[in-house]
Amino acid sequence: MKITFILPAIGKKPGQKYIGTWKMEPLTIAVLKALTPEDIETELFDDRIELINYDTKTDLVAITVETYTAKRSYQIAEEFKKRGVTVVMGGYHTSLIPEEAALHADCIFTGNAEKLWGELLRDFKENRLKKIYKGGIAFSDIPPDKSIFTGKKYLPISLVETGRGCCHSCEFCAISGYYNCTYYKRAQANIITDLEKSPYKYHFFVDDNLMADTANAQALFDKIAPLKKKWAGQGTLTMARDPDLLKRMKKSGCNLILIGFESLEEENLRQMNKSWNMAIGERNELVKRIHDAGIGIYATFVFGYDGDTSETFQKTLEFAEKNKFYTAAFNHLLPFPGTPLYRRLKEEDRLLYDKWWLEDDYNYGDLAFKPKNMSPEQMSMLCRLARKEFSRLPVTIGRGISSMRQTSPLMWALFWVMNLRLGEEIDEKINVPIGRNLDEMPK
Ligand code: B12
Ligand code: SF4
Repeated sequence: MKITFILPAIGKKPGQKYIGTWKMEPLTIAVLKALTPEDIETELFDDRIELINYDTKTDLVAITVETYTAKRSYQIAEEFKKRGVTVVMGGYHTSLIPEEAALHADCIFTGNAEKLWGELLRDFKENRLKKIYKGGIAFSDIPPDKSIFTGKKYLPISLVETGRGCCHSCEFCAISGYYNCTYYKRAQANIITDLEKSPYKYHFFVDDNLMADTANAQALFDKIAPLKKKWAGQGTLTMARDPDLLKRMKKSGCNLILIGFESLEEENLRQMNKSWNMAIGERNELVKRIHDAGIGIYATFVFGYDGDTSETFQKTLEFAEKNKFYTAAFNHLLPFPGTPLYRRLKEEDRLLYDKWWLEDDYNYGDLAFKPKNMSPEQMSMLCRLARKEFSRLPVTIGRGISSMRQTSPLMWALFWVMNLRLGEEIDEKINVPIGRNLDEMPK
């Protein structure tokens, strides 16, 4: 028996190969591969970096589906189904909106794969595949099997999980719905094994909130320190209230931390249910403490809440430039299905499309709802201008000089690689037609 795993791309412009920062190894596939019995042959097509061979001889196609990749996943499924191959879909989008995915797959899998993937494969072999498997939340002691990446040219950085979910419930977040506003920690011995097995020096901890359980994080940092690895992850600004935690993070190899500032407006933070992130009067001090600890900050901001006006963009840019962040993202709000944000905007009759992710004319960078104080087009343009402004050469040089003090020599070199291409990369991403690969010629 053979399984073909597929990681779909969000879409591609004509002649475009792939988007640089999105070229990370897909940990999801390595986890699925590890859970697959050894006597089953496997292959992977990563639609972001290679063409899919729809005529490959295979028995089962397994697609991991995110909202941005849903439309593309359905097209890929169609091609394989035409050839008589059974298709199973799993992942965030499938779990958040199973009734839609079920229209396009022979079988759908919701939740984590660890508990029921083996059962699904047995059922398939015995010709009694069910229409739906509900995996719930689960971990396994089996380490991800990255041998399936052999020959693929990913960035030289290894993705590692330390837990799943998050204790908070930000209105726009797909993770909080998927994991029911709860954080699940992974056994630390397994995390250490992953790091020890990794051939790379640099690691990205994929948890959406590494600080969801501070005591657990602290204990983990102490265990990681002797491995002499380097890592980046996603934390919170409020973690900087604990200087000892910052020291341990740095000692364990942390070079860069992504912080979702989201908004500088109190009204917005309240509306998104993220008041705990406000840090009124101490924001600059907390940023300084993180920098002083030798950790760079990847700052992310989201625009589209009701308190946003064109002045908000200016204020945010000034804040980002003044604090000389290692890098930053200025994203527009996007209503992911299954989130409280989606439900609220629908009730307020502000969605531009019921399902933006399936719309023919929806491109990356477009808004999918009506903001309160400006047009969707104006907000999309202001986000793009903010990114461009932040990546202007004089601003980048200023940030680069500061980053030299904040982080290690290697991360400083990476700063230039990342930031000098930032403007170009924004252009590559903007207007990618969601769900369309304009170069693909299915055989
Ligand atoms: C690493 C990461 C990236 C990396 C690499 C992406 C990749 N596909 O490998 C980069 C930086 C490139 C990236 C980019 C983006 N990302 Co991202 N990313 C993540 C992150 C942090 C980790 C993914 C991961 O490896 N998880 C660990 C694996 C093991 O867990 P898993 O994927 O959930 O898989 C388990 C189950 O879901 C299930 N499962 C999943 N697929 C399948 C398939 C089958 C057949 C079965 C049986 C089971 C199954 O079993 C697995 C094991 O239990 C997640 C958040 C998170 N913590 O998961 C966001 C996340 C997936 N990203 C998200 C988004 C929005 C994006 C961007 C659109 C951001 C942007 N605005 O540009 C882009 C889109 C790029 C693209 N898809 O082409 C959202 C998706 C939300 C949604 N509703 O779809 C997430 C959930 C973040 C969030 N908090 O909302 N991302
Ligand atoms: S803190 Fe981050 S991961 Fe947690 S619910 Fe909010 S946005 Fe989602």
